[in-house]
Order: sequence, then C-alpha cells, then structure tokens
Amino acid sequence: MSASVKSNSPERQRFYGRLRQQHLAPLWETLHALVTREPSTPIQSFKWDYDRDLLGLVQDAGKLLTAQEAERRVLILENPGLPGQASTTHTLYAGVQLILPGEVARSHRHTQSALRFILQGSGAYTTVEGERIDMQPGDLITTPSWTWHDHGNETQEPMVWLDVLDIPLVKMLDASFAEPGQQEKQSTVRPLGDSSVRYANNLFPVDWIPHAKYSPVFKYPYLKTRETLSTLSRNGDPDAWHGFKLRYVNPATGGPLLPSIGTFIQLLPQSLRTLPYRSTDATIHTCVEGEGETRAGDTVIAWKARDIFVTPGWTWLTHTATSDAILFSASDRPVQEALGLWREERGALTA
Ligand code: GTQ
Repeated sequence: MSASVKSNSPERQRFYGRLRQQHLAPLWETLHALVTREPSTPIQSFKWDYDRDLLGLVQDAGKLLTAQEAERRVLILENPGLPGQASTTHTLYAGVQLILPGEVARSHRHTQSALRFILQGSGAYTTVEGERIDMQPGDLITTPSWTWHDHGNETQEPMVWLDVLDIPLVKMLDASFAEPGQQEKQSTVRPLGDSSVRYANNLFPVDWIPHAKYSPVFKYPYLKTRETLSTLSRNGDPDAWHGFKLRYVNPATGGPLLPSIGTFIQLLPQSLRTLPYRSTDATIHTCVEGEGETRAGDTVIAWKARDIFVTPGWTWLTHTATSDAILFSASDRPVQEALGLWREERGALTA
C-alpha cells in the first residue's frame, strides 16, 4: 500500500477488516497509546468520607445481610475511573469490612494477599494460620497468600476495617485459587501474640530460615507504630517531601510484608506543607489521626480520621496537615520494584 493512502481510506479499512478476521491488529494505529512517553491512566483521585458516607452505608449493609450470608460483608471502594471493576487502582482493591458483635466471617484461604488496617472498634480478632490476632484501631494485620483466615467479633461493638488486597493483579495474572475451610472457625493452634514474640523482637528461633515470600509477623500494632513516629518527630526534623515517613518491614528480609503490597505510615507535623512528590505507584491512603489535605495534580482532597482516598501514580502530591496528622498508605510499589519499573521524583517548589 502506498504511503499516500489516508488512514481512514476505504482500502485501509478493508484491510483492517481482513486483519480482524484473523485476530490481528495494526500496531501503527495504537503504538503511541500503548507505549506512552509518561504514564497515562484512567485512575482518578477520589475520597470516601467515613463519617458522612462509609460508616452509615456499611452499617446499613449490616442490617440487610448477615456476615454468614455475605461470607465477607464488604463495600468495595471502586475507583471512579474503573467503574464496575472491583478495583481501587489497576492492581489493588480496597474495601470496608464490618463485623457485628457475635458474628463470624468463615474460614477460607486464597492466593490473593490481604491486609487489614483497623478503623473502628476494639478487640475483635482475625485468626491467621491458627493464630488469633487481636485488633485495635491503627493496627495493621496481614493475611498473606494462601494462609487460612477467619474473622470474629466477641465484643459488644461493631468492628470496621479497611481491607487491601491484590485482587485485580491476581485476576490479571489468572492466578486465583480459593478454598473454604473445613470449619467455620479455625481451631487456634498457637497462642495470642505468638508470631510477634517469635519474629518481631529482634530474635529468631536459632534454626529458623525464612521460606515464605511474606513477613512471619502478622500484626504491626499501632502502639509501636505511634511510639516510633512520636519519638522520631521529637528527635529530628521532618523530610521536606514526606514528613516522617516509614515503611513497614519484614524483619527477615528488610523488604515488604507482602510481595505485592507495600505499606507505609507517615506523620505530618501540624502546618507542614510537603514539597511536591510523585512516584509511579497509585496509592490508597487512610488518615489515622488529625486532619489535613492532599493536592493530587489539580484535585484537592480534604481528609480527617478514617477517610480513605486514592491517588493515581505519577501525579504530583503535596500534603498539608492542619493538625499533627498520620496517614497510612498502601501501593503496588514492591511489584514495580521487582520489575525495575518503579520511579520517583521530588519537586523543588510548592505547586
Ligand atoms: O476478609 O478474607 O475485602 O477474602 C475481600 C476478599 C476481604 C477477607 C475482602 C476477602 C476478604
């Protein structure tokens, strides 16, 4: 075909029709949309307001169906740019789960990795691989790939937490397996707090060698996280881009707790306005304490405790804290790092 033929010429259209019949497509029509100079994404910045919307709606779900009926009573936080896809970012799913007093979310396991970040309530539990993990607000609890887990609430108050799972990533890889437990509740085979004592006290059992790709510690209690952030903020100056930002680590490797989900916590001192920062990982955030706002590109998101918000990757972020504020966040950064794709950039001036 000669170069003078216009892209929408009848000859080309006829040729494209012949290609389609053979399950072929012309790269030259899509190359620039596929291999972009910079990330281009349908993911939008969005906030779910906990007090105004999330709490009431998840409580209404509690009136409409039991945890037993639902298996997991969760409202999925769908990115407005990916409607109907059960995705908060392209790789991660976030949801808000409610367990009412006396309920059990039955035992199962799946290849998707999960974490819970506790928003409200105190003293319900998740059992992970036969170890009961007590839940307090701000605690981070992991249920790694293929580990048995069930949740229960023997307290008098509702318990609400943020779930983050790599459901969209595992779906894309067509690597989902799941299995129901034999019993509704796992029998506990290890005492409360066992994995924390065994693996999180800077001492390992002498012959223990880490085999799993996930942290042997299933609970990162807020008490310790808060103490660490408070001490660091007393003893030094905040980073201009991050405030006091820490990553949760697997003590056996220094790496992330889960191979597919990176987790972070940061303290933003009152009236700090961070300098613009961007990285390629779209991020799910929740505010643990305090208030502030995040500018993500042209969008301004005001947040307070328990609000959840998502920001796309490669978008300039600046955080402003109106009181001392703490943000938890999760992203697919470990996946991008494993593939050599992760990038970050620090801006010099406030936008
Ligand atoms: O608690 O096991 O939000 O299996 C989605 C799938 C939570 C869970 C979710 C799950 C769970």
